[in-house]
Amino acid sequence: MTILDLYKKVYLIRKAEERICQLYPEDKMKTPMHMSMGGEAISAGVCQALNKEDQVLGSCRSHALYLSKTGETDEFFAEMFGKATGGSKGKAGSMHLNSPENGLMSTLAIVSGGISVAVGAAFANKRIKNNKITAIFFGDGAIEEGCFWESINIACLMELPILFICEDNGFAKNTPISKRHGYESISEIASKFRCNVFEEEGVDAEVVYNTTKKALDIMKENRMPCFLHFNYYRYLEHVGVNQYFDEYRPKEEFEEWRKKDPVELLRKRVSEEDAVRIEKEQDEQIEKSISLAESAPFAGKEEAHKDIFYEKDKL
Ligand SMILES: Cc1ncc(C[n+]2csc(CCOP(=O)(O)OP(=O)(O)O)c2C)c(N)n1
Repeated sequence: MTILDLYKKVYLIRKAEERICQLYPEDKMKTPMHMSMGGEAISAGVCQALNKEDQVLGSCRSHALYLSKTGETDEFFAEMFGKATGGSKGKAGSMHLNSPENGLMSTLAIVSGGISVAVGAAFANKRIKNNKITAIFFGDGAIEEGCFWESINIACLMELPILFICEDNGFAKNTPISKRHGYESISEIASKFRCNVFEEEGVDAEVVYNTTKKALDIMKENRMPCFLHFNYYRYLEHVGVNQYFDEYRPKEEFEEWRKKDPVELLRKRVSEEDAVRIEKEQDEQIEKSISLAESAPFAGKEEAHKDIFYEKDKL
């Protein structure tokens, strides 16, 4: 049932991140943390609408995407703790997550870096006619990169099966959008391309799910890419596990958004019995994964030069 699946996803993400916030000060997780908190509904809703074999790629802020697409936490926490059992054997950390068996191709720390890769994947899918959709998630800051414009242009020109998902929290680090964009509306600009454009608030996972389903239906008919623009509020600082307020991010603004918290919104729509059962299952899964990760070994030195591209002779 979709609402239960959605609640399970948003709860898992929130709880996993709350545990990261508690554990991070112990300094055992040696990776920068770009927290998804506040934006859970976007990944949860989009991934619920996709098939398992559809592909997703994301930005440095992709805990929510990973957990939504995979539902697994063993490799996730192992990667946070830098352990050999992590998805990248502990060598990549929080910003570079992957789980190809679940369709998560990669998350990338370079702002907009995944967008052209996703277009390449969509091109391949179209050529081999496998009906897979590729969804690329990026922040509003990625739209300032040339890579975004080149990518959306070629995707529209070639009519590729791709969803561009803009997770717009109004900030790139601490700079607000009004100090960065020489135009008023991201969706309006995107609508000048030959693609299907949707804009919604990204706090209600059911709304995000329904919007994505609609986008996929239209895409099936007209075979054009989709651009989905979702607004949300980042609860924590740009990088790190603490809250951050300043003149551009006043606490009152956070408190307004907090009234439509993605987890609380959905909890009101499921029965108490279902909510308690889901929360217990997810809590147990998370605690098991954390203890497995803490007791797992680090990768040996022989792993240092594996899984990377390099010119052997130059080392
Ligand atoms: C090409 C590039 N330039 C600068 C950075 C440094 N940087 C990391 S995150 C970030 C802001 C990204 O903002 P946005 O795309 O809106 O995503 P958000 O962090 O808000 O999720 C910047 C400038 C980078 N990683 N890559």
